[in-house]
Amino acid sequence: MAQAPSEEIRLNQVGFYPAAPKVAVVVGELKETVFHVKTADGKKTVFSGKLAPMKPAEFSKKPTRVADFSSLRQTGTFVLEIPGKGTSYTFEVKPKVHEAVAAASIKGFYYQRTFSELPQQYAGQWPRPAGHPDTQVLIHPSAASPQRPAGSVISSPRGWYDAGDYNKYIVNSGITMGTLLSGYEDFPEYFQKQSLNIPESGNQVPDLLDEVLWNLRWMLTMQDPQDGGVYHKLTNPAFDGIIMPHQAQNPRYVVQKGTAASLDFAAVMAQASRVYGKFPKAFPGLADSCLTAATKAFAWAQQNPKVEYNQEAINKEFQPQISTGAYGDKDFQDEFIWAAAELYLTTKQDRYYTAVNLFPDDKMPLPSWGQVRLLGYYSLARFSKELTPVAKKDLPLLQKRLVAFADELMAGAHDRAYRTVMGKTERDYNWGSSSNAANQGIALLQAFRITSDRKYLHAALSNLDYLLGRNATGFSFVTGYGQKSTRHPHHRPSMADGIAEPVPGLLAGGPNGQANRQDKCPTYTATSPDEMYTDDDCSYASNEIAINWNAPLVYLANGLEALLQK
Ligand code: 9MR
Repeated sequence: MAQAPSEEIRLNQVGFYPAAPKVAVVVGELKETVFHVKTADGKKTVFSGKLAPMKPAEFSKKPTRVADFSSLRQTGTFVLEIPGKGTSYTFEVKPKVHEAVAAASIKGFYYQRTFSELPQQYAGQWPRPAGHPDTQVLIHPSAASPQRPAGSVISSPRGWYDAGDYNKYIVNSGITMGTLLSGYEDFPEYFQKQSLNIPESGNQVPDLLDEVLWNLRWMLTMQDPQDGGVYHKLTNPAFDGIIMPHQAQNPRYVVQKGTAASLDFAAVMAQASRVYGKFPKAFPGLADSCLTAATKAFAWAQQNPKVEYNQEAINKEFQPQISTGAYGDKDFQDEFIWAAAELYLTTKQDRYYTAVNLFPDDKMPLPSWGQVRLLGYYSLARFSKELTPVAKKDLPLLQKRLVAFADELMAGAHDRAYRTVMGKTERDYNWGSSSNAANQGIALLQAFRITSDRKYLHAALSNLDYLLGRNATGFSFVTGYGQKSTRHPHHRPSMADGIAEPVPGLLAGGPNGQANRQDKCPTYTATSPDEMYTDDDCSYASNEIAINWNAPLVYLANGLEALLQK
């Protein structure tokens, strides 16, 4: 009988492009220094090489060695064999090797749809009845206005569930949508050809944009038509239990409007206006509606530049108390930058470019839900050829900073134990660390777009390898992809549906140095931040899924497919 694969051999369990780097890492003491790549049946050796000398992993200090088989060009299904350790999980070498996981990462959003039933025709093994129609949503007292007093009702249907919970948050939708729309703007021909088997497939519009529209239509309903401000979130007072969407019947509220929500909304609507404006027949009037919504939201934020969503303060004043995700940002400088950049690019009006200081300092902060400055920079760089003179003069500086940021991310990656860009410092391993790996990958692809230097492509690929298994946990963090992938995400439908396999295409949060203290799951065994992950559904701090983590995976996996293929 074949031996079980060795958990100590860590590699991208999906596979490798014939013409791109191929690396595996072996953890633990080892005398032997050779490795072999063999056909999956173990019968034929297609490549042999020497392991790099042993070195301690940065955080756990465990000994590691690297197997580099980049020069293997043969296609097929293989295992890596290391005498004294055993064999790895199987992987493929072939063109378009990430095509399926890339598509699945978008399909993951379909599974997050509120309002709609998911029939078996599209949902395969995971059909479910419609949940959370949100056609009768209450105005929370914190959101009351003369036209919409507390307790009055609005309709705010569609959208995606944020994560493992069933609420809908504008701030987190903001970065998610911006990332997905940017993926489309950067790789339009690639997405035009992709089919995801969703209800809208075949309507001449890329499936990615059909899926994104599901959430866009919800977002539009979150704007107060009276003044243009945007409600921070649509939520239950408290998280639902571990039940299926249709079983969750608690009342839902929209809460206080805020500056972050309004600016994120403005940025998304401005970008959406540009993108959907390319499909006027399919979506008549949509681009105009989005742009109007964007300008109104931006104007509201200019008049209300410091309205924080402070859940504690709100709970002191109003009932019912709200205890769901806060996404409480206090600093709006980056949201102003992002919104102004998108409005400028869509309208070509210099007044948006000059409305805020786009370069207040030389910082290049990695994107996350509370930090969206670079989304604006990426968009400005994307349209480098279409800038008006006022923006054109900043372009060299902007491009220089984007490339320098990528260089900084890459520095030392080749010498790290796992040879990934991810893991430079302990800070990479926070709540939702997988999104750091993916967002670093996006930053590297921006540098590739500017320089055409393939070293950035390969560096970005190292982080996709990280997400699919070449990491200190040995897990592929994408459900359904990889023999040892996340099986028990903190995701209500996956927990409550009675189906063994988790809903596929979802990215787990990943190792989080604080996770054991935050969710107090009993199953952690790790002692270092890069290993602080448990594939247990109690682990909302390391094993939840979230739309703002899946979105950069969509960009990275699909972008690499578009750019590398071979
Ligand atoms: O992604 C969020 C992370 O940065 C925060 O540290 C964490 C705790 O506040 O919340 C995360 O977001 C969660 C949100 O509040 C509610 N839905 C699930 C999100 C993912 O865990």
